[in-house]
Amino acid sequence: LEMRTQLTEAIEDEQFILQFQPIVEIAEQRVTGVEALVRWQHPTRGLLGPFHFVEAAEENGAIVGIGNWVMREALRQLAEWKAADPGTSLRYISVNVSPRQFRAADFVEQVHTALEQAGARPDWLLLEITESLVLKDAEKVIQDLRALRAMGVRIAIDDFGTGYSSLSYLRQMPVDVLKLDKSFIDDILTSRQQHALVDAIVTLAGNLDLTVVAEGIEEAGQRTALKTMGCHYGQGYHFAKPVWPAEIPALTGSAE
Ligand code: G
Ligand code: G
Ligand code: MN
Ligand code: NA
Repeated sequence: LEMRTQLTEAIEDEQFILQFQPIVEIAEQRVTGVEALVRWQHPTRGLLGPFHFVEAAEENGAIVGIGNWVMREALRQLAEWKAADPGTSLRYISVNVSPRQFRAADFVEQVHTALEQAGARPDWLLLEITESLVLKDAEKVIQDLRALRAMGVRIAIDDFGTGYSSLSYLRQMPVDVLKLDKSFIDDILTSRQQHALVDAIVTLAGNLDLTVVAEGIEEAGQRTALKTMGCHYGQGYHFAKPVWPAEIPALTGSAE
């Protein structure tokens, strides 16, 4: 079968599943959000990570249906966790949105419908977009980002620093969160230059009222260094790997 057909059938057959990786408030080590990460339970090839199908799905368009399913399922799951534990520290889910999915004419409507179906508040949802999305058709994209933020949905730039956007450019962008790419975090303990760069980004982001999430934290020392810089949120194997939904309640504490 053609890949596009396989992926479309996989949506219908409910072969996609989600893992979730905690996003942690660094000072308190409290889980305040989780990022949804899609996997494909392939009928013959077993469990496949995004590496095996997301790029193809982006090219053939199947990513639109997959991504909208991810958003609906992630919101449904968050609603379930919140209902089971009204005092949970979990405030939001973070969902990756591919450029093609974002550019679909009805994307803002899809978000609206997903929130409504799940009975979710707009601030339960953080949408992760890429720097490249914003650089093409900037006007249309910015208009839609404004519409989403007017609804109360928050926007993050994923893998920040790997693309071409500068901090001065970001000042004009309707976004709330920078997810600072792992490649910036990797060397903060070993390279004074890299440490200085991340320190400067965190300070500038703070002055622009942007929240920083440091990605790919693998060591306690990195966590401590980021905390000292004033970076409030982190994600990475040091805190938790992506896990199945049933494992999340044990990782999230109460809100107080
Ligand atoms: O944990 P991990 O191997 O899941 O993720 C690999 C890559 O796949 C990451 O870059 C991540 O952003 C991407 N990814 C994971 N889930 C989704 C999704 O639902 N939609 C899109 N577009 N990308 C995803
Ligand atoms: O591109 P995006 O940031 O959405 O990708 C998330 C990816 O990063 C997932 O594949 C996830 O499994 C991976 N990841 C998360 N934390 C760590 C980490 O601490 N180390 C490494 N190597 N990968 C991580
Ligand atoms: Mn991401
Ligand atoms: Na990232």
